[in-house]
Amino acid sequence: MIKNKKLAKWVEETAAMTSPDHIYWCDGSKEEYDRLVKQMVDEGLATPLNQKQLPGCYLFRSDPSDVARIENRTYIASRSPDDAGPTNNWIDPRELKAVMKGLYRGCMKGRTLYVIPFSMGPIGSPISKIGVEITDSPYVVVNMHIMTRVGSTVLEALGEKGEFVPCLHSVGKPLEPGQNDNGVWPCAPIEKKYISHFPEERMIWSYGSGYGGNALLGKKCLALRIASVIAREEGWLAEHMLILGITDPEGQKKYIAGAFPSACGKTNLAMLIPTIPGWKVECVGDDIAWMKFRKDGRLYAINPEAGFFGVAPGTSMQSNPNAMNAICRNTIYTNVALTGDGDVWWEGIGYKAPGKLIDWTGKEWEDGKGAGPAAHPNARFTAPARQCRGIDPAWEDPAGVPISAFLFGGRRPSTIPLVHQSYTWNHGVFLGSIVGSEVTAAALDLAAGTVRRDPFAMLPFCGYHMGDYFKYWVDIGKKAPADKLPKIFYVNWFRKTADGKWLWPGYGENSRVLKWIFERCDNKGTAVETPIGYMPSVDAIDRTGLSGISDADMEELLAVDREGWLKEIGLIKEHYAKFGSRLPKELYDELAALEKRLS
Ligand code: TSX
Ligand code: MN
Repeated sequence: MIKNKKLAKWVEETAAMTSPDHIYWCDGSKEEYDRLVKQMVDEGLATPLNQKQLPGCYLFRSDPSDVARIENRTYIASRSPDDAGPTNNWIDPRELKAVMKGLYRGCMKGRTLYVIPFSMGPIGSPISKIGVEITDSPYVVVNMHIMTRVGSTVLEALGEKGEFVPCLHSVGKPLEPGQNDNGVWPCAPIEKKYISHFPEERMIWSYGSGYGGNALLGKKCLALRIASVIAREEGWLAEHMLILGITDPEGQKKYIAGAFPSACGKTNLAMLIPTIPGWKVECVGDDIAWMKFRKDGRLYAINPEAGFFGVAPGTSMQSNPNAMNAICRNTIYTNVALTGDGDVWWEGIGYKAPGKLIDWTGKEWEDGKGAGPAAHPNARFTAPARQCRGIDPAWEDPAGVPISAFLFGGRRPSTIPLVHQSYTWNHGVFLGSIVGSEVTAAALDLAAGTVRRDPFAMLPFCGYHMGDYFKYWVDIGKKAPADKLPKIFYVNWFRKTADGKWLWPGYGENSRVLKWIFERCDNKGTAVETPIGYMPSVDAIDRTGLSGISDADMEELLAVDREGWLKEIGLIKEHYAKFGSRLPKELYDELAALEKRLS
């Protein structure tokens, strides 16, 4: 019997609305996982991969209309539109509920309603939160098994009166009696897809998509959009950040958290293998950080997730050997290509396609002959974090790890130097607020060469007004003495020469930049005061053993491009104007101070 009355009632009411054939409470066991995978294999929804090379690995192919998060179908349904702000899709909660209840009515006919009690963060940690996802997708259940802590122990932790975030999900494809999915990924057409957040009720309703962040509701929906709202109310931080531990040759260790927009290699950085001898980097998390102040005045972070839901294309032994190792067992692959011998392949895996493949749409594919890529560009792996060789020993510590530095970064071929450090907390908040990446030709909505701003890499993930979010970051700086707060840095691995060549080797060589950051956290490491912040002198970045980077290259990487920055200031003003009167005065002050230092 279920002890939590609120949960029992919600499941009962949801079942009455959605009319499933069965109700099943997930226990989180391996037996349950294996049984659901087998069921999906039998139904033709999953393909077992070569169990000799890839034990416990399975391939799923989604519907071509259901391959990524869909921001234009993602809603923040707060009472007032001003609480969602100009960068979220606002919708009236009553109107939205009426529409979605219409969609949910009978939507689980012919299916099983799965109840997934899950914990974001180690069960029992004072920073963790409990959610319960109701879904009609066994694919969601097995992914949640990997990405969160699922099952009976969560129900025990919840107890009779415990709080949880209700997360309702349906693929939106009821079955007729006797009908089954017939091997076709179930979902609803795009105009019926909704990813809805009710921040005031702390509730999530998702309909019509079975993919990623639209369906695994613990991740972007709970751990970022809803948690960002809760965090502001409760005085902590829910951020779109990786967490890594870095140890120097003397054995001193620090933890760093970093926010980067998509396609900047956040997972690669989280799992980085340093090239400088004696240094070690370990991974706590690659996507989300929940952080709370402790009595010592420092911020402690946990990774609320238990797995990696990573983009496969581009992942290789060169870009991320730790990930490549972690994903060769007990891994769910979605929308990658299949080789003749039951192996996986994707663009950027580091070697040529071994003969004919089956592409992500299920069709035969041959290098040079296919119209499109073999793997979908947003193809994913879902892998348990504990399988990562470089996982940090403290990654599940319920107390969290103390954060010494925040990194912000983006893809900026010009203007932004390899690394600079903020003068103050508010100057660092300013740096977070101007995060952005240059748009490549692939994105059709903006001209190539323009910067797409993604402040704190939170634009699609903040559950409230982004101007208020900036203000909250300013306020966080008043909660502890400056010497206890993390120091704030802006990094840019993506500088190019005038003729379009990469200036910085990136990847493991980024450890040279992390070393300077590490030293700065101890107020060591030479730093020059420049108009944009503290910067390393050319020889303050350790280049021993690094060939091919000349003094002139370093000068270029570490120059203050006054002209470029003056242009940047114009762009920042345009960016800030979007937030109107809710943009905190402190950030306008930082902008004015920067402008003054540059002139
Ligand atoms: O992840 C990346 N990082 C961070 C690694 C810890 N990428 C890949 C981005 C797409 C996800 C990078 N790409 C990085 C980087 O630091 N730097 C670059 C750009 C670059 C690409 C190739 C080379 C050098 C720089 N060199 C050669 O290909 C030989
Ligand atoms: Mn992310």
